[in-house]
Amino acid sequence: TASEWGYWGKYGPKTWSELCATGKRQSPIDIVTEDAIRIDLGALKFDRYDFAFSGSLINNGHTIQVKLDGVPIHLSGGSLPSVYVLEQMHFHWSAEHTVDGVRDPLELHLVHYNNQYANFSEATQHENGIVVVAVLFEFNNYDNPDLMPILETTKIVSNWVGKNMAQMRNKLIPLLLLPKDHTTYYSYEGSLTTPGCQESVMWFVMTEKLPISEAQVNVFRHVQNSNGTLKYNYRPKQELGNRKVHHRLE
Ligand code: B30
Ligand code: ZN
Repeated sequence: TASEWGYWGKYGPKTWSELCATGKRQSPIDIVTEDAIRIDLGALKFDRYDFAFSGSLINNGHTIQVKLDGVPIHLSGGSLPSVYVLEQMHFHWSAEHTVDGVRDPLELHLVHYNNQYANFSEATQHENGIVVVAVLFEFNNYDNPDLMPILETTKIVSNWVGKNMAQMRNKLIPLLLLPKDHTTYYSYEGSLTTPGCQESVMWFVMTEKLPISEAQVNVFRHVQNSNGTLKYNYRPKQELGNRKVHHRLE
């Protein structure tokens, strides 16, 4: 977890080249909506996302990450080759994916691995091993009530000295962190956005955005790590190259 990389200065993304895969499918990217190929890839099926889970929330020094306890949650459909198991969710402030050049204040990543593989780590070694569902949050004048349990718990683990993990009891309903229209998305083949940047990820960026207030984003912006305040934690955009972005329409 504690490693020699960060988001600015002498450990910033420009210095990740020795830590990262360097192929032709790196993430994140700017999604150019006009260039997206509109096809029906099928709806994503979110199984058990509506249950209320317990779990643990961790400040690992580069993000706020949530791991759920109990029964596995499954993602399938959307022309996925197999069933994917939810491993963890975490946040980037500001967003990593931009849409037509616009960078939103927050992006949630729901990280899943292909259940053909033994675990997350093994799945990152395979090109269809990982699926990340990304949800963009845009500024609104009102607090988003669905983020409150996570934000209140984030405050408990914000200081690097002291607790870096806290339990959440029956408060985590993943479906509430997805837009109402959870079947319309942009999809492309990419990578993990942190070192080693393995090129194993099918990305699904939800088209509909969720609201967040400035005060709520500020809770994330006050998270600390061993170097001080983690003001932001997004990787800059990577080259699209030959890749195509698909846009799922019903
Ligand atoms: S992302 O969704 O592309 N941003 C990992 C998972 C999802 C993404 C990026 C990375 C991941 O699990 N990486 C390997 C493990 N990490 C773990 C961690 O939990 O905290 C390793 C690491 O440092 O290098 Cu710290
Ligand atoms: Zn992420």
